[in-house]
Order: sequence, then C-alpha cells, then structure tokens
Amino acid sequence: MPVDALGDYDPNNIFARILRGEIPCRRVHETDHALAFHDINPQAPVHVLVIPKGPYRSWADFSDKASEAEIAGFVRAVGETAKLLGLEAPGYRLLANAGVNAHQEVPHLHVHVFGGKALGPMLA
Ligand code: IU
Repeated sequence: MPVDALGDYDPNNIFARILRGEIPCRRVHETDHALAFHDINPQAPVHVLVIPKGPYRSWADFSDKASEAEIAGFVRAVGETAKLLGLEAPGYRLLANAGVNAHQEVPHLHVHVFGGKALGPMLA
C-alpha cells in the first residue's frame, strides 16, 4: 500500500529496521550517512536502493531537516553506488517516489538505482 509522505517518521518502518540491523539486507555500499542495498523485489537486472541513515520520510522532509553533511553524504553515496555497481559506463536510472500519488510504499526516503539493461524511455 502506498504511504502518505506527511506526518511523523515511523521508527519501525522496514528501512529503519534494516538500518538498525534487525532485518538483513544485501549491502552494496555504506557510508556515515547512507546505506545502499539490493531491492528485495528487483524490477531490473540491477535494482538497488540508497537510503539516508537519518529519519526522513521524503525529499521535502530531508531538505527541511537534514544537515549539509547529511545531504552531501547521501547524494554522494548515490553516485558512488552507481559507480560501484559498474553502471557509470552503460548508464542507469534514478527514481524516488514520494507520497501516495507516486506509490511510495516505505516511509523512509530512498532512491532506486536501476540498471543492467537498456531501460527505454522514462515512464510518467
Ligand atoms: P517505493 O518507492 O516506496 O514504492 O519502493 C519501496 C521498495 O522497497 C520496493 O521496490 C520494494 O521491493 C523494496 N523493499 C525491499 O527492498 N525490502 C523490503 O523488505 C520491503 C520493500 I517491505
């Protein structure tokens, strides 16, 4: 079910639990500010999620509350993840769903990294 990107951060959402080590993940990259791991239900040959370590629901929430170091660290980790996955040369797609209309399912900010094949034109 899609979640509302508004309201209080739920500290028991699945990505918060992954960050606390309560649920395992297939880790790709980790820094002080971000964690990247393989999506459990991949929609492309390569489908990785990058999440900030702080408690942010959406880009707006992140922009309002995160420090400059967290913002820089998260954005940098997205680029590093693409590079670590070998996607820089063939190319890849980033996607971030926020709120009900975008069908955000996990209320912790995340960026999808898709690659491993020609992805075709972007869908609305
Ligand atoms: P969305 O942007 O919130 O719709 O995407 C959430 C993603 O989290 C989705 O691609 C799920 O397959 C993925 N995911 C996961 O990797 N591990 C989990 O335990 C759960 C969801 I729940």
